[in-house]
Amino acid sequence: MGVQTIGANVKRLEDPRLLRGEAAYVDDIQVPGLRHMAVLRSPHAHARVLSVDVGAARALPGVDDAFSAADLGAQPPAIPALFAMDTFHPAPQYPLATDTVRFVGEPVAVVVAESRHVAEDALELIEVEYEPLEAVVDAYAAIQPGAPVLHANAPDNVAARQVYQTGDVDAAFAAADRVIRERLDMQRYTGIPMETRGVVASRDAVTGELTVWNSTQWPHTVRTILAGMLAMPARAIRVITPDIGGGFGVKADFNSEDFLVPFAAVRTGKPVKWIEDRNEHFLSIAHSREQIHEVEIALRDDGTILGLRARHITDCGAYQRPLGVINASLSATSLGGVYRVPNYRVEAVCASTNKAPASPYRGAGAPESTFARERLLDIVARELGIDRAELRRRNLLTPEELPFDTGLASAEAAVVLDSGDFPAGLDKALEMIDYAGFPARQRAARDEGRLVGLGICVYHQITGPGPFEGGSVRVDPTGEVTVVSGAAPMGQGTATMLAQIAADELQVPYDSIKLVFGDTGRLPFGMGTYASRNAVMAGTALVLAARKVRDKAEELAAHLLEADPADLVLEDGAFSVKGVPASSVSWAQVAAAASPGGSRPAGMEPDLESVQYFENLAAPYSYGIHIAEVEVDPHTGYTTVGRYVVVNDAGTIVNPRNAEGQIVGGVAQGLGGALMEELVYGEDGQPQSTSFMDYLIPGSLDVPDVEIGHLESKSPLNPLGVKGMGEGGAIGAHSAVANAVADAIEHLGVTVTRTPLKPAAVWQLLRSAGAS
Ligand code: SMO
Repeated sequence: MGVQTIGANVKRLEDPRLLRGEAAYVDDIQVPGLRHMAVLRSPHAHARVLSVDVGAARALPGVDDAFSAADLGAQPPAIPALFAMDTFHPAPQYPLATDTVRFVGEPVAVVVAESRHVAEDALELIEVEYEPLEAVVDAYAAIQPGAPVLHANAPDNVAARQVYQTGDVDAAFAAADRVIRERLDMQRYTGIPMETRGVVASRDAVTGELTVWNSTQWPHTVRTILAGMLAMPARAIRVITPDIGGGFGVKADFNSEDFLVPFAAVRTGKPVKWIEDRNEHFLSIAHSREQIHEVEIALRDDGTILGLRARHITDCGAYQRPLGVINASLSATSLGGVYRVPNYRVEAVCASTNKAPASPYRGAGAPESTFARERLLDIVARELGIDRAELRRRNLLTPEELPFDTGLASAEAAVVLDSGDFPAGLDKALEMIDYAGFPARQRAARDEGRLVGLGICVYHQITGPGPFEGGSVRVDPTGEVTVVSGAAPMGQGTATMLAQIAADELQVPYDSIKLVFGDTGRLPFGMGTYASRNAVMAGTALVLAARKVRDKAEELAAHLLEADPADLVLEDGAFSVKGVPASSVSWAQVAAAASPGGSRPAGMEPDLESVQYFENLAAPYSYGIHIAEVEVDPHTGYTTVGRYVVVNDAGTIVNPRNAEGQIVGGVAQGLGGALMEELVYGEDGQPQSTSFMDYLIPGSLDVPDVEIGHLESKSPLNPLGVKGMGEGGAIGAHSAVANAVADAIEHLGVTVTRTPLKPAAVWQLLRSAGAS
């Protein structure tokens, strides 16, 4: 093969448009006669809805329509759940509350008007009679007897439950030298994309086709759900994702507005737009991460892990939307990490509370279980008097043990660790941070009254799950290559990455390829962008399609050159006879011959395009080692992150610059989770983090330079050898930073068992130890 761009640091194709302000986000979509929607939301965490009167709102000049659940039909359509558990009591959200509201921010009614201002004014004219009910806000409290009940079908507020197990965990605990237990809590936080959610919908009066522009990570799934809820055939709905300004998983959901805007467009016969404001974002975007882990570990005295036994209580909020149980399932099946854990039982409990519904955010369950395990391992190391790196090394699976079937299966896939060298990754990271020299650094700092700590985290994650992704490759008679992918990228450089993959297969310049994403009108089936799947799934679909096109082109070229296909080489965008470079045909010439009416071998069908679907249920596992060094101010509890090292293994790296950008961005979000970000609710269920005044995210000054090393253990599960890498940074960083803070202060006699480690929380710990 000639030129290879996979692995090269080529420039991002996306950037010129983005940097020049030429991107088109959903708010940039212009449709003549556009109307604007505003949403009336519940001010109560839990209340009966006795009546909703939209009459006065409808009468306001400039208002086209106002409606509530009563207008959605006798049997309003519910937002469907796509995954379940062994025990599952559906708690579906209706696009507008019917007889009860269960979280502050739940949509109750909408207005469609000539402008957003008029629509918002009209909201104030809607009269709703509520009868407040007692709210339950804490997941642990929610599942105790006597707690207020959210849904009649689950009087214990357990919406879903499943036990994931392998081996004989009780026997392992009975035989253990040591058993260590801890309760470890992760807070509610979420992805904060720069671009909030937004939807525009327009129905063509002539054809009846409904076009929906949605800032979503999975346009095909939005189409499928909409078709069901609107009772329209899927072929009559076209969902398009324009440029997306960040998604992070929170745009792989289906919220009320995803239905309400298209519904309003159909109902009014006018195009309708709704753009989420930041306050709405904090109230009702998919919240995530909030889990209580009651974990127990059985060990030999030498630190060998014999078993893990745990209960993970996931705070799922008030309803189960499409991915409501995924975080719980993924966390319950990933607590063991890439360690040898022969006996395992984790009970996943999905608790309903009067808070916004939960759904995945970057890492989807893995940050949670990683925190529970990696924090616990540090606590174990301290109690057993074993160095924490050595404890990990003793229990990490070795390359000889791979592929390793854990015997577990999440709602997404069987948990089989396909490839890697975990001990080598750990050693490389330890070397990069100079772990051997750290005790001296820490001693020297303590001698000066400074609190410094180092934290290690070994994370792993399912990436690129199936069942499939689609892609097409076509070559036009002009020679231009167009790629259509089922991916719906949101700023991570996917166009560049996929162009590199197609360029290598077709031997054309990567920047000559035209890419089309996120349009159900251009590709009949697709899954979208989430779960670090673009390279694995969309990339492989393109490899399959490009190879089909290349094979056909080669046959055609042989026909045109009157040569044997076996004697042809493809180089510099042209097929030529080996050793006779003058005898060649370009992609354009081949594509022209492929066109209807062109010169083709007898029986060959016209056109040069292939649509392929990569179907695969076996998902590769990425992993990495994060090590942070921090300093905690003993007077304020404020943490500064100093050095930060990541060794990551995502198999083949397609574009190193993109890969590093993904890691650094993820580290920023994980650091935010460890130290700052929290969606706080009062005991009455009132959200207290509803603007950037109350929800702190890291700025550039908070994020250290990230020193990155790669391992490239190729995955055997796809032809590129790739594993996903979009989420790993966020998974590893939360725990590495939390462990580093713990290391800085635990010698004082405290134990870190929860995040975020905001200054006030750390200061309380220091104070409880008499150190501040
Ligand atoms: S949390 Mo993600 O977009 O699977």
